[in-house]
Amino acid sequence: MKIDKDRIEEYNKKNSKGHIENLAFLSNTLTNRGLDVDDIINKVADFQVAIPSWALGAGGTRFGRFSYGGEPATLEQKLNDIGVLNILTKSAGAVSLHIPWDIPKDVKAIKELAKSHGVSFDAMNSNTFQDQPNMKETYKFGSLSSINKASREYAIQHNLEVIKIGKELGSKSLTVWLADGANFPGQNNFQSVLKNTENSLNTIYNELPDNWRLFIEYKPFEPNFYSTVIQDWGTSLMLANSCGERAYTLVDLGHHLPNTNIEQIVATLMLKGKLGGFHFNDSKYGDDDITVGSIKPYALFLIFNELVYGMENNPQNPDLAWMIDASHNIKDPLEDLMQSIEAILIAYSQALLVDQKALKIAQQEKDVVKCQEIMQDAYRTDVRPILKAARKKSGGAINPLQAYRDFGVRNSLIEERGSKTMATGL
Ligand code: LRH
Ligand code: MN
Repeated sequence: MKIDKDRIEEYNKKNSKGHIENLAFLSNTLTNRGLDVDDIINKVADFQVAIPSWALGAGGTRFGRFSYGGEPATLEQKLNDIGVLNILTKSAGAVSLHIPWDIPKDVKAIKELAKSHGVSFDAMNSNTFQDQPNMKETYKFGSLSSINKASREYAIQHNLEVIKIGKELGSKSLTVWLADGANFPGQNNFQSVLKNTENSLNTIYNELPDNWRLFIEYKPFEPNFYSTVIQDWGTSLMLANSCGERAYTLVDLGHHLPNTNIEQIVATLMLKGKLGGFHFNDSKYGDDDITVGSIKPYALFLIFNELVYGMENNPQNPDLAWMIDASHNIKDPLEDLMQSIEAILIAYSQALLVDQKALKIAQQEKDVVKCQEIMQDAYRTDVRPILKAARKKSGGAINPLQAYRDFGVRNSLIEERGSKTMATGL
């Protein structure tokens, strides 16, 4: 399924009704607020989100999975689908692979194909939460934390194998998420499983190529429902510090207990220069992995407000890895991902509108009402004309989702691949 640039240009001409007027109105409003609209449009155009290789098919739960038709059955087809996202949005310029779900058979061919779609390889993800066929050891009772030395060794070797594959592809980071934990009190000795995890992570870190980073992802529960070894940001930060300066904490938005103040965690990690990146999604209850901004868009805005502040004031924190981590149980995976990209760019744009100087003064004057007004002024601004302008500037579709539908992409994929194909992943 190839969409060429000219077709998009043609499509934009016919489908940009009102865009010019809306952009002019917004530009005028923002200029009156002393903001540089072109600078904001450029920042939005430069913002690239990595697409998870495990979320290009229909996801499911233990209660079932409904195939979506035209799903990518190979890594090549997955890269072609990310190519469709990237040519329409111009914001999906990277992929995050999960091993062994997406082991490249022909590394050279995969690199060329990704390059042809303008897609680079972001963080690699190891998988020590599922036993693989004819595996000698088991991860049933843990992997890097396991009291069984052979299981720990096996999990460490797997992570080193993932780094090796990533090096060949040009990736520069490894994300480690551990399902390790316990389902019942007394099942684990908390201290020994944490010590094992720390030692295992240090072993992996010491094998990390010099220009690589290690992201340690935390999660409070699931698949273990009594305790998880790396349960929260504090544990992840402690482990990252014990590894070294190129180890960081990765924040998956769905990995927090209800009502956790995630934006405060983000501010804390950026101040300490230990925030590595994100897995963007949204949730109402648990790790629901649903469309970004579909449940708590204001919380996402508040998180981006801390990110924008941190990117301006925390040079000690490296550039962040922006990744989506979602599962599509009922929506077309590509439409769902385009909606997530849109929500991320909207929250980022709104955060760029926050008058940080006025906010600082209002905070110093303890004018609480003014502080909130400054925040909500930005949040209540319809920034969508900025996203459209950024996409138009980058040669993308002004309305990617509408273009995707009008081009009949899903039908073409079903014709090409059939309605029963199944993508590896969650
Ligand atoms: C765990 C997680 C992790 C991935 C997996 C696919 O919930 O967020 O990032 O390895 O999803
Ligand atoms: Mn995740």
